[in-house]
Amino acid sequence: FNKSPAKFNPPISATKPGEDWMVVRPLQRADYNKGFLQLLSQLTSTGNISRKQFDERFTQMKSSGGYYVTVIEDKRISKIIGAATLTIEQKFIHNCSVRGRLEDVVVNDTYRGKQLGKLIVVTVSLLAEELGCYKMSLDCKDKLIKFYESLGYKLEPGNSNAMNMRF
Ligand code: 16G
Repeated sequence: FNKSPAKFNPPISATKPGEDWMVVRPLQRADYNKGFLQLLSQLTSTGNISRKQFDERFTQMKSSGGYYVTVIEDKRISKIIGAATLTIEQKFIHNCSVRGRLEDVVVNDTYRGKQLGKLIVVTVSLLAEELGCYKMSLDCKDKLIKFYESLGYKLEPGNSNAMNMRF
């Protein structure tokens, strides 16, 4: 993850996130009690997830592979303050390549100005590259287009309109 620290000013990376009270790491089971789901609820509806449901989903994600749920913890208060997920899709195209998807990016809004969004997105994007993804994709709200563009994501007009069918 030290590949492009120059993108940050001052330079920060997953191993040196800029503050010694902060750590960037994979999601752990104990994060259920560190506010992980409360953080996700700043992004969208999470419902009321029990410890058992959380554990089962965690186990499923680990055993199926291809889920890299990444978090930032404030170690001073044992709270999860940022999260982003990389999911990997197996493909036949591009010589049996894999595609990455950036999902569920959220940063606690009381930690503004610390470049945490940038830190977690760059970390997960580098992970996608390291894992051999031929591309990394995301859906976002209009107001976040500029943010993702600043980190190297591009709109591909005519080629990648996001469409949904809600159930
Ligand atoms: C955003 C998220 C997506 C998340 C969705 C939830 C990023 C880059 N995009 O599109 O990952 O799943 O919001 O919204 O974080 P929904 O509840 O309307 O599906």
